[in-house]
Amino acid sequence: MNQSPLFNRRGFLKKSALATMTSALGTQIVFAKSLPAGYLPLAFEPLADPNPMVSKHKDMSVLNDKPWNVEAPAHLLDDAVTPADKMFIRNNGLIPEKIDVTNWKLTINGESVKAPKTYSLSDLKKRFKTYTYQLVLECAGNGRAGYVPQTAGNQWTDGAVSCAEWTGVRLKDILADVGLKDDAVYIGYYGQDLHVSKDPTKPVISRGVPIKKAQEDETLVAWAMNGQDIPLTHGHPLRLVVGGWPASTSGKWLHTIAVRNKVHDGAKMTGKSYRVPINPVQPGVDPPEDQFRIIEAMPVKSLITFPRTGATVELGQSVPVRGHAWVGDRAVKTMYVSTDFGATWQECKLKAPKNRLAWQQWNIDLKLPQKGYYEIWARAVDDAGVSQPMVMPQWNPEGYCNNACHRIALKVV
Ligand SMILES: Nc1nc2c(c(=O)[nH]1)N[C@H]1C(S)=C(S)[C@@H](COP(=O)(O)O)O[C@H]1N2
Ligand SMILES: [Mo]
Repeated sequence: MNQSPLFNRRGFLKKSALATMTSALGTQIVFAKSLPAGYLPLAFEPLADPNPMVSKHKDMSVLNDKPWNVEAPAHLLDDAVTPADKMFIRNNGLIPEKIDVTNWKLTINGESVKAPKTYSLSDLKKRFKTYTYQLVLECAGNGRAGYVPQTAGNQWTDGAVSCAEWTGVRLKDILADVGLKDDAVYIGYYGQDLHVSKDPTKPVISRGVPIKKAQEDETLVAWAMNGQDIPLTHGHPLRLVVGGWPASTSGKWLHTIAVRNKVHDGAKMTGKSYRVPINPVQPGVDPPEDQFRIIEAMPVKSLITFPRTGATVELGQSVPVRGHAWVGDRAVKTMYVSTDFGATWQECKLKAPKNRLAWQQWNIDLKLPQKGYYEIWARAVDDAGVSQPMVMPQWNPEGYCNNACHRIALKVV
């Protein structure tokens, strides 16, 4: 006969199970006697995959838990280098439960390699030079919640962006070691995560970048983040990291990279995924698939990380305001803020990036003339002269690349 460790023969929680749960919760389950037969307290429901929230800051906001999609409110992103507990999570499938680090392999294959080659983690660490870069990873859907009419997908506000410090080897060094054919045009990654249905035949996500971007100095195959092993949620033990492009190109739980002789056609590379209309469309209009193009470098953008929206300041005090600015493959040249809804702009101090493709810190001390409600709007301009728009940029059916100015509200009392 099957003996449940949790339920007695009538299906009610055993006293021993209840005692364990009480100590795990650190408080008693007040109406435990009234829990119907066969019911577990929600806090102990088995989750679909490892719960990543145990290692996240308590103010992170969960948009979805199957799969996990979690973003940071803007004020949590105040650090120059994003700590793991404040880093957004964007999963398309389930976090792998078993990672065999000792036997983990990276295989490079595809039509355009001379011959496939496989490396262990220690091969990678021993055979190639190690580099560390701070790299911006922004989900292409960051800001989607700002589009009108609303588009399908996770309603990210501003916090699906991070800039951590990644350590690994250059993908271009690995590719040179493998040997490529002349017809190589694209790479595509494969990771170990499972589809939410747990059906291993269903692909989750397999995206990539043109060979030129893959061979940039900053494109890494990384095993460390912020000086430690990459956290499980963010791709342990190996991850492709492609700064400045949709973060969907930075494959987590990486085990294979295919070098392709055509545009990679893995899951979420085709159809309308991570694509925008070639020609501007009227909001709400969804053109046919052949009129879309793949998103490459992300547009210029900035965040106000201090003060947090809703802050109150006293009349006469100067208000220190700061944040970050970044742009796909380029650098931010000038940073402005406005306190009068964009009528006039003041130039901020702006730091150079730590390295190419890192975000840049900006700050300014503001004086606000009288008591009342204000908004601070932040606007970055890149080194090609391209500015963030003050209002909603070109609407698109999948809701990508919203780089409208970030706004916060302040009260002077
Ligand atoms: N294997 C795998 N890699 C992945 C994903 C995924 O679901 N599976 N999501 C991608 C997307 S859409 C984004 S935005 C980033 C999110 O990275 P993060 O969760 O480490 O912040 O990972 C990318 N890499
Ligand atoms: Mo994403």
